[in-house]
Amino acid sequence: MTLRLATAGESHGEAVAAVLEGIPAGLAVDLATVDLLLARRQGGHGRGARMRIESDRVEVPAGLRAGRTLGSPLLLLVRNRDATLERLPPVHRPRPGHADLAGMLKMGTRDARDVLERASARWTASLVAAGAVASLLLRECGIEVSGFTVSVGPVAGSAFPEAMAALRKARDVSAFYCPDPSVEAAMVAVVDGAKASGDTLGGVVEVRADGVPPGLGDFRTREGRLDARLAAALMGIPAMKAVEIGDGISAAVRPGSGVHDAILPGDGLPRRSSNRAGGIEGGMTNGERVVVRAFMKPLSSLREALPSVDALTGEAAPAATQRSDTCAVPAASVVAEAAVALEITAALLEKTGGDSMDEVRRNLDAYLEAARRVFPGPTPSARR
Ligand code: EPS
Repeated sequence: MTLRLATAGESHGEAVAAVLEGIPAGLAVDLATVDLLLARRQGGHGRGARMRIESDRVEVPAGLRAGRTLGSPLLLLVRNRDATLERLPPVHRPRPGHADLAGMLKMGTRDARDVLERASARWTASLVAAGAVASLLLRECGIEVSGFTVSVGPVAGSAFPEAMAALRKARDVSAFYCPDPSVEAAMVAVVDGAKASGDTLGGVVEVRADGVPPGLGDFRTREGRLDARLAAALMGIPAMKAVEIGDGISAAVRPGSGVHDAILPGDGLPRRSSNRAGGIEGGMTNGERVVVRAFMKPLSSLREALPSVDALTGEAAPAATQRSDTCAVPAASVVAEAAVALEITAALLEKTGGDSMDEVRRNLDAYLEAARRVFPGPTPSARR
C-alpha cells in the first residue's frame, strides 16, 4: 500500500486532523511519544500568546487496536482550544508575505479570513502527529531522524555534535532546539529585539537521518527521486522558501573534484570519504546520513504593519495585524523532522512492501543481505 497523508483543519476551527494511509499492521504507537513531539512543536523561544492557550494532545479514533496499528487508515486528531472561528472578524487588509492577497483573488472573496485560517501553520500539528507515527516505524527499522535549528535571523550555530544521540541531547536542552549552546544568548537577543520592534525573524532548520538503507527513492522517474520528494515535502511547510540537500548550494560554485564523495572499499558495502551529497545520489539514498536543510522566511503577521490595500475601499491602508509568533523556527525544525520522516517512510515501504511490520522487517533484512553481496568483500591482500 502506498503511504498517503491528507490533512484538514482551520487554525481556529474545532480541530486539525490527519488521515495517514499505508502504515502496516502491528506497529506499536505510544501516544505519549506523539504528544511529546506535539509539545515540542508548540515550544521554542519566540512563540506567541496562542501557544499558551493550546495544549496539543493527539486522539486516534481510527486505525489502532490495543495500542497497535491495524494496517487500516489512521485518523489523528488534535483539538483546538482556541476554537473561535465562527466569532472571528473578517480581514480586509491582506498581509504582505501571507496567503491573504493571492488567496482572496483565487477564491473571489474580500474576506481573507476564509483563506488565512487554512493557510495558517496551525495544521502542522497534524503533520507532526503523522510524522511521529512514521518515526516510530523508522525506529523499528533502525532509522533515526532528527530535526534541529541551524540559524535564527543572522545568528547561526555551527559546532553541532556529529553523533545523533549527542546532537539530540544538546538540541533538547536548547530554547531554540539548536544543538550549539554557544549561540543561544545571541539568538535570544535577536528574537527579543525583533519582538520589541514589532518585527519577525526566519531562519534555517536541518534534518538528519541515520541508518537509512541505500536505494530508497528512484533514478528512473522524476516523481520517484527522493531529493525531489524531500524538497516538495519541506516546501509544503508554510513559510519555507528554499531547500538544500547536503552541500547543495555551495556545490554549485565548486569543481566536481571538490564536491563528489570518493567511493572506497569497505567491509561488504563500499565506504565514502565524505558526505557532501547529503546521503542522496541519483535521487536515491546511498547509505550515508541523509542531510537536508529548509530555509524559512520571517513570519508575515507584523505588529508594525507593512503597507497594504483595503479590499472594501481600494484605498491604501496598513496590513491587518494579527496575534502571531515572533519566530517559529524551532517549531519548524520539529515539523521538518516530521515531513522528512514521512517521506523516508514512504520510500522505505515502496522498497520493502509488506502489510505487517514483521513482513516489512523480513523484506528489509533480505534486501540488505542481497545488497551486501553486490560488491565482493576485499581480498585479504587488499585489507593490508
Ligand atoms: C499563525 C498565527 C498564530 C500562530 C499560528 C500560526 O496563531 P494565532 O493567529 O491564533 O495567534 O500561533 O500557529 C499555530 C497556531 C500553531 O499551532 O503553530 C499563522 O498566521 O500562520
